[in-house]
Amino acid sequence: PSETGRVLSIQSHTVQGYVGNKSAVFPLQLLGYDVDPINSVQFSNHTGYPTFKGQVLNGEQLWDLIEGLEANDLLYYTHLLTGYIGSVSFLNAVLKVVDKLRSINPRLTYVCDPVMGDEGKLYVPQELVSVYHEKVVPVASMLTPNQFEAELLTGVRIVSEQDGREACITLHAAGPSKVVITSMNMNGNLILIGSHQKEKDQPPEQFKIVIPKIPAYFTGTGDLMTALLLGWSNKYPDSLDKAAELAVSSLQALLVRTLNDYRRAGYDCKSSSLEIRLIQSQDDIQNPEVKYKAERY
Ligand code: ATP
Ligand code: PLP
Ligand code: PXL
Repeated sequence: PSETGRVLSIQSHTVQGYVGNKSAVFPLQLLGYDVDPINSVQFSNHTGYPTFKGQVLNGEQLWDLIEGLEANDLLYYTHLLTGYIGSVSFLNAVLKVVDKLRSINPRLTYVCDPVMGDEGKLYVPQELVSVYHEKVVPVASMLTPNQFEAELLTGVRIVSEQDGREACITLHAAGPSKVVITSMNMNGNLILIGSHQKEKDQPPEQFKIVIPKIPAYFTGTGDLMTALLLGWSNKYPDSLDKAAELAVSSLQALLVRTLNDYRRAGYDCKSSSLEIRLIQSQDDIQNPEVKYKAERY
C-alpha cells in the first residue's frame, strides 16, 4: 500500500546515536512519508551515557517555529508524532500545537508515545503524569505506552494480559481509538497488546504479539517502534494487527543485526545499552518479512 502523509515529529535530537527523531525520521522517510522534525532537545548523545551536553528547546521556542510555519501557510500535516518530553511547559506547548494543527486539518492523526518511565521508574518530573492523563490522552488518536506508562495513565496495576486489555479499554474511553501497549514483561517474554476501538461504545478488537526477549538493552527502540506503528497503521488503517506485525518484525530483525554486530566485535552485550543499527536495517524497514504473528483475542 502506498498511503503516505506529512508528519510533524517533535522529539529529541542526538548528535551521535539513534533516539527520538534520530530513530523516527529515517524509517518514516523510508516508508514514504514527508517528515518535518522539530528537535525538542539537541544533545551530544542520549542520557544513558555517563555524561551529555547540549540544549533544550522551551515551549515558547517551539511556538516560534510553529508561528514561522503558519506565516507561510506551511502548517498542513496529516500526522503529529511526539515522544519523550521533559517538562510541563513544553508539554503544554505541544497541546497548543495539536489544537493549531487540527484547526488546519481536522482529520490530523496525533500519535503519542507518553514516555514517562519503565520498569517502575519514572524518568520525567512527576507533574507530567497528570498532564498526560488529563490533557494529552484525550486528544491523542493513537497511544503507545509501555506497561508502566499504561499503569500511570489508568491508575491500575497491570500484571496479566487481561489487565493490559482492560487498561486499553480504559484508555479508549478517555480518547484514543488505537492503543498499543508496546511491551509487557510476561514470564521471560515480552508481549505487545494492541487494541482498536473502531466505533465509540463498541468493544475494541484486541490482539497480542509474543516477542522472545533478547538478552541485551537497547535505547531508542521505543521511539522506533512508535514511528513504525504510525507508518504501517496509516497504510493499513483497519488492521492494527497487521501494522503491528510489520512493525515488530522490522524491529526484531534490526535488534538481531545490532546484537550480532556487537558480538562480532567482541563486545559484552549485557554491560550497557547498545546503539541500534538503524541505517544498516533499511531493507528490514522497507520490506519486513513477517515472522511475528498477531494472535486475536
Ligand atoms: P516507551 O517508548 O513508551 O518507553 P517501551 O518501553 O515499550 O516504550 P522499549 O522497551 O524500548 O520501549 O520496547 C519497544 C519495543 O522494542 C518492544 O515492543 C520490543 O519489540 C522491542 N524490544 C526492546 N528491547 C527488546 C529486547 N531486549 N528483546 C526483544 N525486543 C525488544
Ligand atoms: N532513559 C531515559 C533517561 C529516557 O529519557 C528514555 C526515553 O525516553 C529511556 C531511558 C528509554 O528509551 P526507550 O524506551 O524509548 O528505548
Ligand atoms: O529514547 C528516548 C530518549 C529520548 N530522548 C533522549 C534520550 C532518550 C533515551 O535515553 O536520552 C534525549
